[in-house]
Amino acid sequence: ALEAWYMDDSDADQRLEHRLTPNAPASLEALAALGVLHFKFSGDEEDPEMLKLRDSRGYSYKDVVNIHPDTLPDYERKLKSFFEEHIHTDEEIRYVLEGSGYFDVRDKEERWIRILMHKGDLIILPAGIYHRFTLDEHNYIKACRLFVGEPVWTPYNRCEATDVMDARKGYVSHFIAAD
Ligand code: KMT
Ligand code: NI
Repeated sequence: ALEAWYMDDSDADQRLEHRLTPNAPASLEALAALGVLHFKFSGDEEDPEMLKLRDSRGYSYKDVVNIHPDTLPDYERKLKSFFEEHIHTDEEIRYVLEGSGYFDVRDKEERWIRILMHKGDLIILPAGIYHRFTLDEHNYIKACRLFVGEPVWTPYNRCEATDVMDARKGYVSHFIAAD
């Protein structure tokens, strides 16, 4: 089952769970209402069910990232940048092969929802959603990055200018303003 929860606002280590007390789970439905889609596969790179999803959504590009202090050049700086709240102009799709980590997404009330990702979890974040990523205390994740066509990974860190980007306005009109 999906493990996601609303976060506390303590500024302790980003790698900790940051659950509220008592824990406040976020459901798959709550995430879907924000445009965040979660799927569970085997964690095999060639899992036939995952390949079906890939093909049905037109994900023609794939690479593998390995995030660990010993394997990722410029590890500390990159981890910091993953954890800066940002948006992209396209979907962010990640499929976990090994290890674990957290994707945090903003809900409609600007609360953070933390999504625990393990082997086999695939997440699709829509273009324009404010989000961030961190490793957990195990300090290791290996994941596929998927994309439609030539990949664009540029993060736009949150500021007044990102609120008026087309990708953000499109996201808001679709998932925030609609209800
Ligand atoms: C990103 O764009 O935030 C990343 O690639 C983070 C690691 S993928 C699990
Ligand atoms: Ni991102």
